[in-house]
Order: sequence, then structure tokens, then C-alpha cells
Amino acid sequence: MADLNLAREIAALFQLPAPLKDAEIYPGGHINDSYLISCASTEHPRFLLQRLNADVFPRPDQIMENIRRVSEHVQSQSHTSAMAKSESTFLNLVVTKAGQPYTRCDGGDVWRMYEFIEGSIMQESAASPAEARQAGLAFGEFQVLLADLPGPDLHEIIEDFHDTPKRLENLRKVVDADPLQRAEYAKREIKFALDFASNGNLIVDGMRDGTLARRTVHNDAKMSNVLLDCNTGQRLCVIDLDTVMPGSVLYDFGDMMRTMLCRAPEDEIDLSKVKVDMDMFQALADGYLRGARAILNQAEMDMLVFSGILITIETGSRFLADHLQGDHYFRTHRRNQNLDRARCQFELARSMMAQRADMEARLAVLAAAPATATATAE
Ligand code: GN1
Ligand code: MG
Repeated sequence: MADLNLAREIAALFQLPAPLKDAEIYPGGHINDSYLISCASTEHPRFLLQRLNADVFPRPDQIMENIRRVSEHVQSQSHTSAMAKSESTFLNLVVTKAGQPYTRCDGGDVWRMYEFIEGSIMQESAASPAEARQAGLAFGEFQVLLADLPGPDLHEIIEDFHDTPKRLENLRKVVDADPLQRAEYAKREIKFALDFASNGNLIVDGMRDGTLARRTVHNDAKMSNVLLDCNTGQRLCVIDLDTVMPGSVLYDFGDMMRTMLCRAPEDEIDLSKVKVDMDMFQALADGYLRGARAILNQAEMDMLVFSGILITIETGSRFLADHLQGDHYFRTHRRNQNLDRARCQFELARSMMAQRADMEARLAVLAAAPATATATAE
């Protein structure tokens, strides 16, 4: 309740078009806090107010500068790109009454505000192949739009964010220290993650030796970071640009596989529900290739399916390390939730490994089909 009062107070510092009516908690996300703010305007009745987690994001100035550069670049291509043409390619930022992109509350927490898109829906995992196809298309187009972002590089918001070997090394250290004596109950999960270490370097090595391109990518390309039109099901907008920075397209495709191939939630306890749905894969790969095929090189194409396994195990390892350390990074709502998230990721990765040859065969067929001329095919 106190938080809602605070959210109302902070919302009043922004340039709302009409008097503020209400604030409610907006669910989703493991790091920042979000609130839905309503006001008395008929044209723009609702806004998204976010408090950035200062431990995870200590440099909001760099985040907002990255977002500004990315948005301006996409807008500048609106004459050539269907996605960039849409007014809502990204959420519109609402500035403070002082004209600033965010406000710092008493020298502490950082808050920012976006216009909410009426009629949009956000899904934690894809509910149908059509949704997976739309999300794949949205992130594919996103990567293409940013492929020619002029230098300098965007700020690296979180160092080594998708450096899988470092993530696994961190897990190993946490297991060794085992500060809460939780490792005993997660032996199977720890073994599964650490056994992957021999393959964990494949993407970072490819990036280092130049076979995999270093590009501007989203870095958190999960289903819930694409808004869909609730009437047509079409993609509206890619959201959560906090970790847009240099990386590999594989980080994004891997995260899409992680969150779109299975309808079960990220923390599903009934692991029999956690498996790859091949129709979802087919649709995701089809949508993604329609969006991004034009920029992908052969080494990237060859590693697309593997990237799903890698990112799913990397994310599971992060949940597991956080569980062993006492859940300080990913917000939890119940006991052992991070352990359940890790178990679910590892089960999904096992299923991806079992289906890998089938997924690769389907991808080869899709890749051989003539590339569509534009990304407007749906
Ligand atoms: C975090 O907070 P959210 O839900 O946008 C995390 C991602 C993970 C994701 C797992 C900055 O994203 O890396 O993949 O949880 N973001 C950060 O759902 O660590
Ligand atoms: Mg995020």
C-alpha cells in the first residue's frame, strides 16, 4: 500500500496530460518494479511507471542514452521499414515536469514513465504458434533495424551479461561457498549445469574470433518483452530496452526458444509439462527468419538451435546461483521459486537436446526457402 502511495506521488512529478486517478501494481519482470498509472485523459488514460533496481542498474543515465540512440535510429528509418513506421515501435517515454527522462527520488531510486499502449497484451510464454511467429518476427526486425546503428558502441549496461563460461564459473564458486547449505538439495541441478561447461564457451569464443558477428541486440528477448495487439494478435512493439547493447543475435534467438517453445511458465513445478513443442519451434523459426534472415551469416545460422540450449542453461544457472545465495537478484514470490525456475530451465534444455536434430532439420528447410523481400509478410 505504501508503495502505491509512493508511486502516486512519483507519478505526479511527470508530465501527465490530465489529473492522476489511480496507481496499481503491474506484474511481470524479476528486477524492476512497475505500476500502472491512470489519469483522467481519454486520449492517453494509462501510463507505465517503473522503478529501476539500482543494484542491477547503477547507471540509469547510460541506459536512457542507449534507449534514446536506439529509438532515434529506428525512427530515422521509418521511410524504409514497416516496423519503424509504426508509431509504437517502442514505448513513448513521458518526461518529468522538469523535462528529464527520469527522476531520482531523494537522491536514491530512479523512476521513469512510458505511455501504456491500450489494447496491447503481454504474455509470459507463447500461447500459440501464431504468437511465437509474431514475437520471432518482432525481434528479427528489431535486430535488422539496429544492424546499421552508427558508432560508437552502446554502453555495456551489465558487463559480461551473456558470458556463459563466467556465469557457470560463478555458479561453481557459489556451490563451493554454499553460504546457506542449500547445495545438498540441488545436487542434480548443479551437476547438470556444470556438466555443460565444456560447451558453454561456444558463443563467446565465436564472438572473440570473429566468426560470430558482434551486433546490437536486445539481450532479454523473451516472450513477455513483445506486446501483441489483443484483437489481431499482431506484434505491436518490443519493450524492456534496458539491456540493449552489443552482443550476438544468438543471445536473442536463444532466449526466444527458452520462452516460446513450451507453454508452461518459467517456474513450472510439474516437469512433465516442460517440453519442446515442435509447432512452436517451427513458427518461431519461421517468424524470426522472415525478420532477420537478411543479416544472418552462416555461423549464426548454424548455431541457432544450439543457442536455445545454451541460453536456457545459462539462465537456469543464474536462477540456481541466486537460490543458493539467498535470492537477492531475481525477485521471488514463494519459497524455492528460483530453484523451481532453475529445474524448469534444465528440463527444457534436456528436451531441446533431445529434439535438436529435428529442430535443425526444420530450420534448414526454412532457411532454404526464398527469403521474403520485406518483414511485412504477415
Ligand atoms: C530478468 O527482469 P526481467 O524479467 O526483465 C533478467 C534476464 C533474465 C530474466 C529471466 C537484467 O529479466 O536476464 O533472462 O529475468 N534481467 C536482468 O526471466 O538480469
Ligand atoms: Mg529485462
